[in-house]
Amino acid sequence: MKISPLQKARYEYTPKLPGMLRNGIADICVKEGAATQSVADQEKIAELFPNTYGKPEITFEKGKNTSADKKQIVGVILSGGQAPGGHNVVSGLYDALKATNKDNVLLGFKGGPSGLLEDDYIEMTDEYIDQFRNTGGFDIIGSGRTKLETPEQFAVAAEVCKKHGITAIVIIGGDDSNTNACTLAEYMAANKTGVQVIGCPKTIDGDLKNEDIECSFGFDTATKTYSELIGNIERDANSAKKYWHFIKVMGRSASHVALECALETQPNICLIGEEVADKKMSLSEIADYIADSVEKRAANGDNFGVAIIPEGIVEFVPEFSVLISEINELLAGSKTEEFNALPSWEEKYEFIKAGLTKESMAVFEILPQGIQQQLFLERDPHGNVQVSLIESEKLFSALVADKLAERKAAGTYKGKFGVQHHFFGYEGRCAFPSNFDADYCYSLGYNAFMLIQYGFNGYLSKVSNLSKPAEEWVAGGMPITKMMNMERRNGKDKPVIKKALTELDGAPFKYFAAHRDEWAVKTSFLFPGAIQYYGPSSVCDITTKTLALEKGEEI
Ligand code: FBP
Repeated sequence: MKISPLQKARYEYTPKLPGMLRNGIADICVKEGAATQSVADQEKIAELFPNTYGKPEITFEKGKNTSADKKQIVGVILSGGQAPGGHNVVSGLYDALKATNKDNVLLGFKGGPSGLLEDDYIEMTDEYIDQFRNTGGFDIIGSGRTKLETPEQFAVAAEVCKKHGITAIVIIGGDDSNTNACTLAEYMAANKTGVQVIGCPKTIDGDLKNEDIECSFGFDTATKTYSELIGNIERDANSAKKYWHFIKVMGRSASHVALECALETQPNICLIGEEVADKKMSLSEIADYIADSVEKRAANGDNFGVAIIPEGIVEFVPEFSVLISEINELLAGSKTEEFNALPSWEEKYEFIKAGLTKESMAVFEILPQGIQQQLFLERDPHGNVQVSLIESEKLFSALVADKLAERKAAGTYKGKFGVQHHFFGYEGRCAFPSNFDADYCYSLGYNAFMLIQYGFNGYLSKVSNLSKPAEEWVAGGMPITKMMNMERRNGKDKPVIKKALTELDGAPFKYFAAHRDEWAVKTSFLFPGAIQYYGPSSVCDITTKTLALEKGEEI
């Protein structure tokens, strides 16, 4: 098979492990920390997880390996959206497993959690793994979004484990997948199956983090990829001086990705969903905020600029989320068919008008027709509007154009407003992992095996002190129950991992807020360029500005 020169070079890259894991398997011992409790709802979580609650945090140290000498057959699953570095989690896991005992076996369940339920797997070998080291993607075994959450599914999973003699399952996933890993771990313990379950924190969205988990893997590479593209666009904008670029970036709900890209590229505008919700901003207020920047820049002769829009923004606009829930109600059950049967948009419009409240109809009316129609096109399996499919970059540029037309009529704005739209999402999810993600992921996988080897169940593989060189990283594990709280989901109270939204009193947002007024008017673009894999550590091994600021460092 023909491969690119970079792919060949990346096969040869040796990921860096935390110093404490570098002396070889025989010299890794465990230090137990204090018992833990969940972030909230302690009594309820303790009651729901009697076998896995309250366990201690652990750290690995240099010292004699005292783990039991037992053959391990481990199953691994990639769950949810792709994130750069997934292949390295699998290769780190494989290397630690084989270094411990060459008879140990790693089975990769194909296509996500459904692979475990359908007993669809491949056995990993050196030759197979070697084709995927340090590369992007999840194609080593594929991924999927099947949720592993019902007792019936757990029973099937336990059967499959029994059939193959599986001693542990590693689930590489985001907050939902690790919530499910936690419940599966409890099931395995309660039913005395002897199967351990270990999670690994994945998602480009960056919303699986807390005081223990400093970042999820993939965030570093994805944001660097988007920032490279945004920087290139900024250079283009600054060269041609004729367009405003509205750029939507992925990150389903939280605005971490948008914020990191803004810190990297210093655009004129970056919306932060959590702030919009906090200030209860309306669509019109947001459009005015952007139009102010366009107008001020135009007054300086700069009829160009860059605005970053987070993918999840519309859900944070209070009036828009009310509109969405009214539309969900309006089309519930058989009403979707009734609506779809109406032959023209005019008739559909009348149907909508008759079903929405006056307030929501007022919001609906200011949307461009293309966006109005998008709200009725794509439904998810539960019949809800798929908010992530809304082209919010087009929505906001259209609303800003309306505002500018009003200002032009009033004589306050005299500029030109030419617009280009972009959406950066899938471009970043399978990039070759940066050195940081290659090292971090390999360490997470290696560490996950050490947790298995030492008999832990219901733990998340944890590598911390990440803003420092890998030598100083700290490897260990954290009980997943520590991250759980009770939340209302589909009309029921459920134990789930608390999602980390952008904190408005956190250092990354504060830094952005302190600089954005200047960036809005003065061209302050930064051009981060492409991810560097080879060269000085000062350009190859730096992680995100978000992490640096969160760790109290200067950027
Ligand atoms: P995970 O939370 O599973 O990591 O996925 C994140 C994500 O990449 C979001 O940023 C995006 O909204 C979504 O997946 C897209 O999902 P899909 O791949 O199903 O189109």
